[in-house]
Parts: sequence; structure tokens; C-alpha cells
Amino acid sequence: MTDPAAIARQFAFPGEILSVDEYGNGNVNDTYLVRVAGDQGTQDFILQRLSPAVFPKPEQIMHNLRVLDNHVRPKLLADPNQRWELPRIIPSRSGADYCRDANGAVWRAQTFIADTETFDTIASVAQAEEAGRALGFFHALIHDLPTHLLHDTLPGFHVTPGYLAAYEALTASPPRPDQSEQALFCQQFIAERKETAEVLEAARLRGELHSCPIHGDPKLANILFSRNTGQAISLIDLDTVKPGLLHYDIGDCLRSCCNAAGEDVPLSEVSFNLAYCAAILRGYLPQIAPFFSVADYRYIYDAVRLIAFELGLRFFNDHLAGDVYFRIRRPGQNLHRATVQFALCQSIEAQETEIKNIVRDCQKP
Ligand code: GN1
Ligand code: MG
Repeated sequence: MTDPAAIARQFAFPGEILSVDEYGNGNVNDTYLVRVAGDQGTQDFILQRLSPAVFPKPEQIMHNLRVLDNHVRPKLLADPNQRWELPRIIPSRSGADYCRDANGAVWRAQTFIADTETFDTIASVAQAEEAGRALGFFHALIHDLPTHLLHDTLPGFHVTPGYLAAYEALTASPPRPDQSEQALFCQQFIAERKETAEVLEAARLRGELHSCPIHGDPKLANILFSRNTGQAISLIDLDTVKPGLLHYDIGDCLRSCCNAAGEDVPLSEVSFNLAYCAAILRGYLPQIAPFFSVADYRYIYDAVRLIAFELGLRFFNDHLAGDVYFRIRRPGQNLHRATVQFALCQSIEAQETEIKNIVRDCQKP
């Protein structure tokens, strides 16, 4: 196990390191808060070890972060009235964008955006609208970033048919037998919906939806809200900024924010909140209206249903594979997380008409 404090000393922080502590509850990378005493008082930074199990080429993530910074920073400087923050990369002492530990894992350091907070569940309708506005603002910022400049840091990410194929492989080859009630529920749930896995990829192939730069992981916990104003002022966790469909992000933001109870709760508490859904779209759509087509509106419902289904499938696959991708804090957690997403997917399906009506109302001039 690499000592994060020793790694922290390899970065050019502006002062003396006071502490290095575990931070947040991400499912993939290892995250630490580094407190530094410098000329301007105490300042915090984020230090992360990128998960080698998830990201096969972490140096490509750092390349993409640099490309993103070059594209977005001048826009932010040109519009100082708009409060939006993009974490800055802190170079290593040798001037590189990252360091490697003795095992070859990539570590990076970034500024911590002060006076902000994150949430695991939405606190109000106004906050949901802010979350939607933030995603739309971010999409507008990166929409003209040429996709050929970005590496595909996680091939197959959000391509649901690929997760279905992985599931079929996991259950076909000598399977890890899990005949628990929860596992049987998951198997049945997937079997009943496997035909729906293609919906976004098929629309892309027909030319109805188009590839463009996306965030990839805009769950609520990755949106920073100002402690002073409650405004959303940053989207963090930029590892999956790469070409994709806007609908992956829209679906992920809605499935995360509208699941008012959270991702690891008793099934009886899981439901898709329509008021939050309406507020998120109210915040989101005006930001991206100039490049949102009629077909884009048409696939919003499919996107939220699919991304909830997909995340359940991803959690279940990882349970079957032996918990190699999503960090667990107790045995069986990925199985439980899968059932939560499937329950959420059921709640979305039960409210299909209402969700489509919300989208239709947003579309009216
Ligand atoms: C992972 O690392 P974190 O917690 O931000 C995952 C997302 C899932 C999310 C579910 C690269 O995100 O796709 O939606 O867990 N990130 C990756 O909580 O797979
Ligand atoms: Mg992430």
C-alpha cells in the first residue's frame, strides 16, 4: 500500500504539508485532502490515485484534463460575471501533470474549490434546478471542444449493450452461483429488459443522436454548490470527459438526483421524484437549447430509464465478477446497489407518461 503522504510530497504544493486525510466516498479512485500552510494561510488540495482496475491508461485522463483546461479556462476568464470553477492541475516537483507510485499507479493533485459543499441526496427543488443548470452550463462550455482532441479514457463506458454482453459472458461461463433472492430478482429484471439496451446506440447509428464531448459521471455528489449562495459552481470528477452522447449525462444526472433517498438505501425508500426531474430539466434545457434537436428531446425518457438500468447491470456484473470495479464497504454491497437501481428503473417505468409530459412541457416555447 503506497503512503499517500509520501506521494503528496512529490507535488509542488505552495507551502508546507500539514495533513493528508482520506476524503469523500467515491466508488472508484482513492481520494485524499491535503492541507497546506502557505504564504496566504491554510489551503486545501485534492490528491487522487486513479484506479488502475478501472482506467487502463490513466495518463490519457491527464492529457484530457489538460485539453479541457486549455479549452475552458479562456472562456471562464472572458466572462468573470459568471461564477464557475474548474479545478487546476498541481504539477509534480519535476513539472509533470502526475506522478507514479512504485506499483505504477498514477496520482494527481488538483486545487480544492473552497467554500463549496456536495450532497448525496437532493435537498430541495431549487437545488435540483441548480444541478440541471450546472450540467447544461458544462455541456455548453465543452460542446465546441473537438472530440478528436480527447482520448477515450474508458472504452465502452455507458454503451449499455456492452454491459449486457459482459453479463451474458459472466453467467454463461462456469458461473459464480448466486441463487440468493436478490440475485434471482436481478437476473429476472435483466432478462425482461435486455431488448431495451440498444435504444441509445441504435439512435446514434441511425444518425438521430450524435457523439460530442460529455462529462460521463454527473451524479449529484460530483456537483459543487456554493456554501454562500447555494449556486452550483463546478462539476468535478472529470476522468470520463470524453466523446459520448449528451443522453448518457442527462440520464445519469436524472437517475442520481431524482432518486431522493440515495444509492445504498432500503428498497422501500427508492422512488423517482418527478418534481426534481422537472426542476433539473428546467435548469438544464435552456443552457443547451441552441444545440438540442427534436430527436434529443425524444430520447430523454429513454435515457433516464436506460442509465438507471445500466448502472444496476454494472453493479450486478461487478458483484458476479467478485467486486473488482466498484469499491465495497461490506460484502454484498454491489448486489444491493444493483437492486436499488433496478427498483429506481421500475419507478421510472411506472411514471413514463408523467416524465414524457414534463419533457413535452419543457419543449414548449
Ligand atoms: C462511479 O467514482 P464515482 O463514485 O464518481 C462510476 C459512475 C457511477 C457511480 C455510481 C468511472 O462514480 O459511472 O455512476 O460510481 N464511475 C466510473 O455511484 O465508473
Ligand atoms: Mg467518478
